[in-house]
Amino acid sequence: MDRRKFIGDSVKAAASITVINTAAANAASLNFLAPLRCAQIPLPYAADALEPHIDARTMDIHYNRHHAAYVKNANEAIDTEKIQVESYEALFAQIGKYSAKCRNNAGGVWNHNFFWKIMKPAGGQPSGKVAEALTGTFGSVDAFKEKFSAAAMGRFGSGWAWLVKQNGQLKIGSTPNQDNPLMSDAEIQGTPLLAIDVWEHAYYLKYQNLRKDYIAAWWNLVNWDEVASGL
Ligand code: MN3
Repeated sequence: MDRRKFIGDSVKAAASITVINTAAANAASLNFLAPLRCAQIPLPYAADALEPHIDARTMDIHYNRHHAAYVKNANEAIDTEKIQVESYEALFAQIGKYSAKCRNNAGGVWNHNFFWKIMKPAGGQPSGKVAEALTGTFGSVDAFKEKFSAAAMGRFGSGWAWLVKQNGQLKIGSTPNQDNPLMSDAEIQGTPLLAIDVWEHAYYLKYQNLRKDYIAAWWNLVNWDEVASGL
């Protein structure tokens, strides 16, 4: 390459980098395509509002220590790895590109934000379109609960059970650790509609090793209106 062409190309390259950087700065200042910053949603109810099914001390430690730590560590990973994605969905869609620290903690942030929303005091029974959808797919609401509970019981060690919508179909499955169905390589794929956290930290203070009792009590807390909003 002759010297004049090289200098010309270098100047053009530098100019285009300047344009890109200016565009990125403008986008960031408009909060448009700004890199993902993980955060906890505010707890939608008081820490003792899910008593007696989930006790206040468990909620306090779960939200203020476990969930808060996922946020801190996820943001650290995003900074260290210079990850430039604008949403959790974009991050999870290519999760295999990132570190275990990023995967586990960003998953932990998203999963818990979802979990707090999917519960409420005195959840009651599903009705309307949720009841119809569950009955249509699983035979009855009780049959759905049985299958979902079995997925939650069957997850060995720490993880989650999920109800998802996958290509218009309802499916039940589970994931290890803080994986979720939005992750490109998860064991179950789809849009999450309902989830239960079966890590011991979610129930051990009150239920000790009795995961089955925790799951049975948890059904009293499902926010079915929130489930319906995802259908
Ligand atoms: Mn948890």
